[in-house]
Amino acid sequence: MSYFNEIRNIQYEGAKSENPYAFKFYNPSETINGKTMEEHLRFGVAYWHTFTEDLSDPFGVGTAIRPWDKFSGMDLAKARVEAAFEFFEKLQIPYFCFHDVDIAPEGNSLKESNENLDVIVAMIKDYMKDSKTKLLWNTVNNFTHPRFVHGAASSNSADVFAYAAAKVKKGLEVGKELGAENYVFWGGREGYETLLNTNMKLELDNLARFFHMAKDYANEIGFEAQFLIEPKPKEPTSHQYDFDVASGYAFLQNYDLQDTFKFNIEANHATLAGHTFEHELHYARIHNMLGSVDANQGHPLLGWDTDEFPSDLYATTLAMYEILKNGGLGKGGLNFDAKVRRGSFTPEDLFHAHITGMDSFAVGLKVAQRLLNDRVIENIIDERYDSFNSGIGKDIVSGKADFHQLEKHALTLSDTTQPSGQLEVIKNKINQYMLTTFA
Ligand code: XLS
Ligand code: NI
Ligand code: NI
Repeated sequence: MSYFNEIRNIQYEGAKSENPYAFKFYNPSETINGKTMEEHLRFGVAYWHTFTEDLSDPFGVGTAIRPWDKFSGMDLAKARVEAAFEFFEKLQIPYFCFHDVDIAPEGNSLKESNENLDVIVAMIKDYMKDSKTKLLWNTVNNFTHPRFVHGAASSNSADVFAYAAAKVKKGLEVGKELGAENYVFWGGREGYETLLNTNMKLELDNLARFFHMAKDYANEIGFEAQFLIEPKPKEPTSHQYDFDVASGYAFLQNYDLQDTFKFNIEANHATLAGHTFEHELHYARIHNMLGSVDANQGHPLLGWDTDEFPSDLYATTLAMYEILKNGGLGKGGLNFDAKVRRGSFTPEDLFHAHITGMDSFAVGLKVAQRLLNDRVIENIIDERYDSFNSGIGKDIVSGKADFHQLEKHALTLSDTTQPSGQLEVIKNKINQYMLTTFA
């Protein structure tokens, strides 16, 4: 059975193609600096946004028209698997990601939910045998059900903590069964609504205990996935504990989890935290903590997680610049944690959205690689910090200088000379590289 029978396999046709069902810039087999585009970009489809999402918002019901709408219960879950693998193949998608509740309906008990999961996981495993699409990561949804109203691993209720643990235990088993390369923890409600009723210290300690127990269990069953936490500053809570990469890193270090986890960085979460996407990638990169990416974008005029498909070429270029500087994403990938707009409700829109996201990151990759090859930004930065390569600067970075020596040096200075920061030069160069890469 076909769910998208009018749509043929999406191929690369080049920048001048008029075919809306073709890649203009993403050419999976094209080699860039020794790796194919497919290997560089490692695209993933987010199961929840593409196969489960109904496009409702707080003010309106769902609008999505989906070929699997006529089914319900387990039949619906099975239809989605069939549709998903057809979709992956048509788009040449190498990876996908899901939460437990995206793939199988929850039952009336934990046991029943797990049984439902077992049926669908077996079906997915079967489909994966004949597919080149692999599991980038899985996770569990410990935030939608009312039991998680006060959080999961940071809940005030020990029973809820246990329930959340049981779901993650199952999630780790599922990840192992399907060969997931990563396992993600997004702290859906791990934070607080108000400090006035919150024991923050206990909640943070418990969250860390939970992560240690999860890693112990993964080791016990031989599940070798890279663990990732996904910072987000707020929404749905008013304060999420893994606010951004810097505070998440401090948390990990404080609880001796820094070698267990890396970060899954989402563009829209970065902007919600008041950072640029590239800031979060950069902060993770310089600490060797960049694990994977939730590739989306926020709306500049809206202050919540709008999860739009990435189309801003400037943002994708600066993101790919960080990823290339990182030496790639390793086990991670670019997961489209992105949904079509509520007004884009047709099945065809799902294809257009992914084509747009894939083309946008392909452009970013090509421009960023050229910028790096020519050391456009590197040269300016090297020159800017040149004062630390000799004299007193060299003494500072080598740890030789102390306040006595620095004062002695300062007393000899009549004035300081500084080079320009050259921001406008850099921006002009980036624009030039963006346009000439495809001229
Ligand atoms: C929500 C998060 C979520 C995670 C997976 O804002 O981005 O989708 O990626 O739980
Ligand atoms: Ni995400
Ligand atoms: Ni998000």
